[in-house]
Amino acid sequence: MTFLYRADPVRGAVWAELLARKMPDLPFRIWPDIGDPREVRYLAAWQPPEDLAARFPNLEVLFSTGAGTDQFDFSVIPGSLPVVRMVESGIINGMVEYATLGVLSAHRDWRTYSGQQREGDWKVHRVHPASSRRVGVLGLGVLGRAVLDSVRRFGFPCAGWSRSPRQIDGVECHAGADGLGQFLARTDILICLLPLTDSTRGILSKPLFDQLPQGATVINVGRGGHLMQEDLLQALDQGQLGGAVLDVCEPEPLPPGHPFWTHPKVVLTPHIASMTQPETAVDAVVDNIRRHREGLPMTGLVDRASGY
Ligand code: NDP
Ligand code: OXD
Repeated sequence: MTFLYRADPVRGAVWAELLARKMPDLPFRIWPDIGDPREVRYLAAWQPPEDLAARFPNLEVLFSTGAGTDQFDFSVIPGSLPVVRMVESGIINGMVEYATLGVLSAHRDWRTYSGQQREGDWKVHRVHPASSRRVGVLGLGVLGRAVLDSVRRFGFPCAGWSRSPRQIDGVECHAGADGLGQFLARTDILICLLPLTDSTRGILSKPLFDQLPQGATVINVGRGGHLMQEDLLQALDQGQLGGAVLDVCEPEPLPPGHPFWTHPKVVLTPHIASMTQPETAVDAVVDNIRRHREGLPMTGLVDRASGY
């Protein structure tokens, strides 16, 4: 019985050490050193191999090394194989830091002041109280809820949007297509933390931007596929949007010469909002293996029907 790891080998070496300590009865291998493929029961991968089913006939669980699974080609993954995404405190804390930074930077005009410094321009803009800046999060899952919990503490009025109705203390919750308009109309800083599925692809588009208050900021930390890039550029250039913070793009890396690299209203980062932390990720995986062995539901089990 083997645990196989197929992602960044440097981080894999840390996984090996941690797993040897926490689950010494489970041999650990790093791709491409797969050993006897019939022995592989657990695979952790950012992207599994295309011949997964034929190559590992006794695989019991496929773990994503990330929180998302949109990078998986589900057509080559047997329907009976449980797929588990990463739910671990390291990813959550990283996302909370990044999203809070994005909200505070937009709220306190950080991009404007950085530009002014380069120009030698000592110019004061009005400081607005947090209570007058409304934050909204698309996606009320593990990450969306953690981000709201953080930004709420600064006094920003907070709202969120999900597929099914949710209730969160201190957060105005909206759901489904019917709830989207009302949610957008009250959102000055919008954070996208949706999974990328057939229903959410391209959601950050002109019709959505037009429903936000003029001058709103969009922070996309979901996936590049959520964003219609031309619509964003137009909304920024026409003043419907005041700024955008983009951690994810399509494609990644963004090609040289793309307008996002130099747009004065865009802050761009290379998909680093959050990263799986081996120490806490291995704890999450060990816990899920134990759950799987005891017939208990695993944390982060992906529902193939909804796509996340
Ligand atoms: P979860 O699965 O826990 O939450 C997803 C949320 O999105 C749920 O609230 C769900 O609604 C909602 N949702 C899904 N589809 C729709 C829809 N069609 N309409 C409305 N709401 C919808 O995911 P996480 O919070 O763990 O992660 C979210 C995403 O963040 C990941 O899929 C990944 O793409 C991205 N990510 C980005 C990182 C980065 O570094 N930039 C790092 C980690 C993750 P409901 O509650 O009703 O199910
Ligand atoms: C993830 C990511 O999904 O890093 O974990 O984007």
